[in-house]
Amino acid sequence: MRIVVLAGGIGGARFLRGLKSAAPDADITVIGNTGDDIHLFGLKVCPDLDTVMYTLGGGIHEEQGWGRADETFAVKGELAAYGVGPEWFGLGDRDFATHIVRTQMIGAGYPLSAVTEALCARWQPGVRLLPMSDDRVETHVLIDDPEADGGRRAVHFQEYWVRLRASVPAHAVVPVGAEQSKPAPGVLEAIAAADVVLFPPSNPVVSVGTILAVPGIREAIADAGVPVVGLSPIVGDAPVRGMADKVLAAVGVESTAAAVAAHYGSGLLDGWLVDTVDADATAEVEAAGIRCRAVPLMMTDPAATAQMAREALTLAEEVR
Ligand code: GDP
Ligand code: FO1
Ligand code: CA
Repeated sequence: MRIVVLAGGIGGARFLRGLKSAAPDADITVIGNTGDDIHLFGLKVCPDLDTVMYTLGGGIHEEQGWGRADETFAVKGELAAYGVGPEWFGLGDRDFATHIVRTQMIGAGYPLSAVTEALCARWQPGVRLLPMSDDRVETHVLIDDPEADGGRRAVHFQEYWVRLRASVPAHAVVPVGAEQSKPAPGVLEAIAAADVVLFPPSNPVVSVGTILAVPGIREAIADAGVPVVGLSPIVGDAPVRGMADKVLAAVGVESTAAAVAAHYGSGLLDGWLVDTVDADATAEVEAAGIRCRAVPLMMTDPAATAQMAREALTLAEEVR
């Protein structure tokens, strides 16, 4: 079975681990979000691709969910001693090596897709990991700034998320460069050849939404004619982790499992899983033309996560 998964960072990566154990013989292609990418200290950092690669490759800091296990921060400390920031983004020594290799290869002319493949040769994630695009796409968030022209300014997504902790209102979320971007080599081919497309419980706006903003990807999924099934990242009217409610508000979507399903829409989604605490929402989702089931959706351990993946594949068979 050929499965295509559109993934952000932590939610996507943890789900993929469950999917691999639920479907060990499946051929899994992951289309990763690169809208979170940021250039720091002259290096290109791809947080969501790295989170997937480290999680599936066994190098992730488990509790934190991003960055490397057994990490040290000597380089960050030395940079700070020179007064060189930003100090709010925690790049560890082991992680730095990944960004150095990536930046060196890009400087030598390799596209991000080829670089990602080279990095994965070390980590062996057991899936084909493709960036959504080789072109630069950078998510920016529009926030209030009384000092700026018009009273607002745009900040990089990481500044909004990590430095500001999404504590100020987001008026708009813009994937800068998306309109001019092209899907990376292999992305449209993988979608066309898929037997099923899954949206893991990733952020619907800044992870899956950004991938769908690359021209051609949404259309390819709709045209593939195969089941498209998603899992809600919203449980009990709040994100399980992180601040997805803040970016959902920016696009005018309520933080409920049903509202997220409606946001994707029946033109794209065939099936949607909500958590058992949101069982009341199934009728509303089905009324919108999307088959819906309520099952446990907390990725508390590998067995629970694998069961979520099995439920998603079962729902895919039901809507096929
Ligand atoms: P990020 O790029 O690291 O923010 O990760 P993703 O976009 O892939 O996933 C973030 C989303 O994962 C958040 O909105 C969380 O609500 C969701 N999430 C995290 N853990 C769980 C879980 O155990 N169950 C569900 N249903 N969602 C989860
Ligand atoms: N998230 C944080 O909350 N604080 C950090 O200092 C931080 C550093 C970092 C470094 C490398 C990396 O791959 C990810 C990192 N993240 C950090 C996570 C990441 O930026 C965000 O969780 C996601 O992009 C949000 O979608
Ligand atoms: Ca992310």
